[in-house]
Amino acid sequence: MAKFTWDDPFRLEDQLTEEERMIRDAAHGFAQSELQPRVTDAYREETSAPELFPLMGQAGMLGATVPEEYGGAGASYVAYGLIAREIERVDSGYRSMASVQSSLVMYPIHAYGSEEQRRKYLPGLASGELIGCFGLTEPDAGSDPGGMRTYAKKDGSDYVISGAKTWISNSPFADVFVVWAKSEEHGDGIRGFILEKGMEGLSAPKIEGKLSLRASTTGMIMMDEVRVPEDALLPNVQGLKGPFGCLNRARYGISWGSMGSAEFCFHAARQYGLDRHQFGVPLASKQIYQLKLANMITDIGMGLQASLRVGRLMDEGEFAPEMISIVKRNNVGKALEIARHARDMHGGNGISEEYQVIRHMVNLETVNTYEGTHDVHALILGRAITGLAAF
Ligand code: TGC
Ligand code: FAD
Repeated sequence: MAKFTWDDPFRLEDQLTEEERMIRDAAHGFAQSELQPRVTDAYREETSAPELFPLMGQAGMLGATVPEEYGGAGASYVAYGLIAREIERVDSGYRSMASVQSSLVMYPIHAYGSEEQRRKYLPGLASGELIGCFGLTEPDAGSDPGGMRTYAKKDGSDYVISGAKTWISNSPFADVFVVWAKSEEHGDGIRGFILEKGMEGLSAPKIEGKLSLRASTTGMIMMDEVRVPEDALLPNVQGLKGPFGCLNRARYGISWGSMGSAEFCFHAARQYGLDRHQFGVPLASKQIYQLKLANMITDIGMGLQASLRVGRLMDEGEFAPEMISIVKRNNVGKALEIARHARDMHGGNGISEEYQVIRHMVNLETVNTYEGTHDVHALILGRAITGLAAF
């Protein structure tokens, strides 16, 4: 009979390739040595940290699935998920910074861009010398991005783009803006454009006062007749399937990332229960405490297995977006529950920044909302199950 290990219940380790284990170990080392020492202060002070991008780039954390000829690692989607898990074990905001760059900026430039666009942007984005952001959400178009108002008009050979995007990760310090707009020239179809910092009419004010995801900087993108040349258009995609194709990758990464956050909370609650004595015995000796730990190990074990399965199917080109809705929705929802329980199991210490569980808990409220809310993913699944769209 095999031995059971509480921190790897289904032996995920055995299911990874040698290369995936190496990438995971590198990500773990980077996250623990570079990110963990900063995070408590960064979260408290709501610090903007663009200097983390070159560090992430050097450590191979950006664009893992992008081919090596463009500066990526040409690694598997499973490896990409493992990176997200290790970074989010420290903080969801740091994972956000990296996953926007990899899935929402590098992916569309690679998948939908011209060869010139790939050569121009991808190496700098992979090394972290360039920082990217992704503008889909607008003040009046969140869950329904098809309702966007940002508009691109053709003027000679240029496009002139006007509109406002909001809740955009990385935008205040971004160099490269992948922005989605309705294009007059394409029958009001949705097209992607690459804008650059410093363009006339382009600004990206920071959104102040977030009480969640404070280590990640979020802003708006304001476009007042921003004139871009023809070659700013992403030529190889039209329609909402463009941004959704990017979201598939980012949502999948979040399914792993949220499990990293959940694992942190689970491990912390276990250790706290072993160390803390009440009524003359460790808290971990109590049945209610053990029940909560048993629920945590179950949800984490199953969540990781499901993400691994979806990742393998992505690597084989055999995934369906609904599979990603299941793992994004389930894993983030379960991670949020786990973080809330871990917070409670730490008693009063659970609300202190020192113990970190409340930071994970509050971050996961954002993760539950962005990239398609928990309920929107239920409706995507409801449509797949019934054939009836209830959006
Ligand atoms: P619908 O009619 O369903 O689809 C329109 C077109 O898109 C295609 N499509 C997809 N293609 C690829 N992957 C997917 N997952 C796709 N889902 C749909 C579809 O086939 C169709 O193509 P075509 O060729 O027929 O035109 O569109 P709808 O308008 O009814 O959409 C409904 C709904 C709710 C599914 C969708 O709007 C949705 O997912 N809403 C959620 C919005 C969202 O997730 N926003 C995320 C913004 S970015 C972000 O949050 C980044 S945070 C990052 C961080 O900091 O980590
Ligand atoms: P709404 O769509 O207004 O939803 C409000 C509530 O109504 C939710 O509970 C939702 O589930 C529910 N609801 C909506 N529609 C329905 C329906 N049809 N039926 C039943 N219930 C419904 N966006 C980007 O483009 N790029 C980014 O980089 C980015 N980063 C973000 C970072 C942070 C910190 C945050 C908070 C958000 C970010 N977003 C980003 C935006 C994010 O994707 C949206 O907030 C999200 O899609 C939800 O949209 P909304 O906030 O407009 O909420």
